[in-house]
Amino acid sequence: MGNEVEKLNRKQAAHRLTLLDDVLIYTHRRPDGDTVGCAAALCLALRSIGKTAYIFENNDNIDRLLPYLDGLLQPAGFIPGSYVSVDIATPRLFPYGHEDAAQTVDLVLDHHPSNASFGKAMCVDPECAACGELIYDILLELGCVNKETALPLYLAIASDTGCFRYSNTTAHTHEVASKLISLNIDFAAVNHRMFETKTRSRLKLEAMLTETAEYYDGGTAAVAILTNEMARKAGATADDEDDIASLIRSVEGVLAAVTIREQPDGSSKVSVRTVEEKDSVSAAEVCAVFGGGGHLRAGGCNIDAPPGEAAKMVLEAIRRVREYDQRRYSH
Ligand SMILES: [Mn+2]
Repeated sequence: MGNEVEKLNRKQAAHRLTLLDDVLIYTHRRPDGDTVGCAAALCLALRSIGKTAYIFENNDNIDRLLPYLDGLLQPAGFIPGSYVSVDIATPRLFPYGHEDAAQTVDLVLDHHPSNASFGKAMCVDPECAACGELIYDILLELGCVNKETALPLYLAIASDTGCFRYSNTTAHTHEVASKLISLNIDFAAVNHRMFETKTRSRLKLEAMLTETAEYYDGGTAAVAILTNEMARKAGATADDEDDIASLIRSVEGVLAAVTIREQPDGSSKVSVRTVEEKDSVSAAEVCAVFGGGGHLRAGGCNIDAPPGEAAKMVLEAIRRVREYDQRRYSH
């Protein structure tokens, strides 16, 4: 199926959008600011050029992001004529229960290096720090970058770059942000909401993880396990757990941080975060050992084992990837 997908550049993707109507836009499961910001900007842009467009009501849209989806979610009875996905790397990341929708998507817009190549046509640029950067370029082609679309685009770009701090941030990222800010958007409010606000449940969760985290390999690897019981005690929602994986990465000396979320069936959802230092490892490579993927500094995978066991497996994988890297670079 992979080779039949038509590859489009930005200009062609923009043109393709003008041929679609009654568009339903898909965001990835457990939506983040990038996928939601991209969907909102694209939806508003399509409407501004006379199209009917809505965003699929992802059943786990997190509260923090809901304001950006106001008036954009698909109403009951809407019959889509075409489909676009934003920031979705593989069919498995479509909203729960809608994995099959991937094959019917008319246009896939994404920036993940691990994009699985699906749908009818795709425009994927792994050079973009956020899918929002790609959407910005496409909306520029369509003449749809304005104050309305600039805010969700800023949300997208700020989200995936950790507010312009991660190493994926490029000069282009800043150029795009500069253009967006020049449209007089309230970017400070976006940043406060996304980076400086936490619920009390979140704070409680962080305290529990801080208390139970364990350190290995001279303190260069850390494991935090979040059980169903802990989440229940903290009263934590999915929103409260968002990006909890970066918590133990902030500990001094830690190069690889593993956060394991126990699943309702007792299996493990693993998030790996690594830091920008020599002797660090690729999070994507570690997760690939278990059939997962991601980026250099953030990756994820599922392991069909209880958290304690999964922790041992991932620590072993980190050691193996590290050894392999050291051998590779010393020759
Ligand atoms: Mn993204």
